Amino acid sequence: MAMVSMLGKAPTLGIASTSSLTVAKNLRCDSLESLVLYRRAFNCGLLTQLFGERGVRSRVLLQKRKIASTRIVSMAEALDVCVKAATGVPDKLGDCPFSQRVLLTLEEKQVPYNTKLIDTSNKPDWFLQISPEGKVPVLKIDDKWVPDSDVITQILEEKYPEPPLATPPEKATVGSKIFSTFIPFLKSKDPNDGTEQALLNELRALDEHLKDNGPFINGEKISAVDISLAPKLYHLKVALGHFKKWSVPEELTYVRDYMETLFSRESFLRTSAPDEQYIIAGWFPKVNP
Ligand SMILES: N[C@@H](CCC(=O)N[C@@H](CS)C(=O)NCC(=O)O)C(=O)O
Repeated sequence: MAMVSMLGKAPTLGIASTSSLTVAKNLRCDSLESLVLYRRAFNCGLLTQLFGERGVRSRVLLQKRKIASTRIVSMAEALDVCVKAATGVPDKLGDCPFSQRVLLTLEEKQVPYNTKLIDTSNKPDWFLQISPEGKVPVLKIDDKWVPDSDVITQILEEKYPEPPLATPPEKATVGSKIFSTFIPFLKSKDPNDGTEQALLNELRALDEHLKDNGPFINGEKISAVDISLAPKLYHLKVALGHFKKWSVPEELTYVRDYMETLFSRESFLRTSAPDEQYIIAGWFPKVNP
């Protein structure tokens, strides 16, 4: 643990000094705190310098196992979070992008949590008591149930400031119209009603932004705006691919790379619906009313 504390205090992790290299080499992933520090060293490229790509891969595998065991150990302090269950499959994680946004935030901040899957077509009474509007996600924090992903992620940022995920205000609305333009296009039966064009305009604007600022919306590190957008872009990819055989145009290379980066991130894989069919099933009644 002494090594871990030293790494935490190293002022210039991005520029690997001899002492910080020694510290990272000896770093053990044996507590939630050390995992956060390990992740920080990983993110700034220090571990790749030390161990090479293959070495890092095996260390990340080790890290995942440690995270899993840490979760079991710290179950008592885990936060309860209600999220949507899959349509027709109440014991599987479902397709709610707002629920995934909260889970992604918890994952990125490495806050332990227990998910409670809610069948939104058959809401239990206890759930309606804690969420009078009947919506997920709802997170229990300081003995109070808090609804709405905007409010929840804000509280998580304040309570768990590491790693910081806040997006600067001037970038916080990038991509914010993608979901609201995707839905009319998905539902549209008229190829000339302008809904595809409206979505393309938003995707092009995102592509331009990523070209100048990427790989994430705020640069090198993932932030709240990416975490909010990632599940929505996943819905876009899966639902438009299925119902319209449509995909993001190849010339929007920055958006396509961005989506791949987000969807292959460990936190995303842990928190997305385990089967694309659950996302398709969620959209089916809206596409075929
Ligand atoms: N603004 C809310 C939206 C939450 C929301 O719309 N959740 C949907 C699932 S994706 C829901 O709970 N629907 C159930 C219902 O309305 O009965 C947030 O950001 O958390």
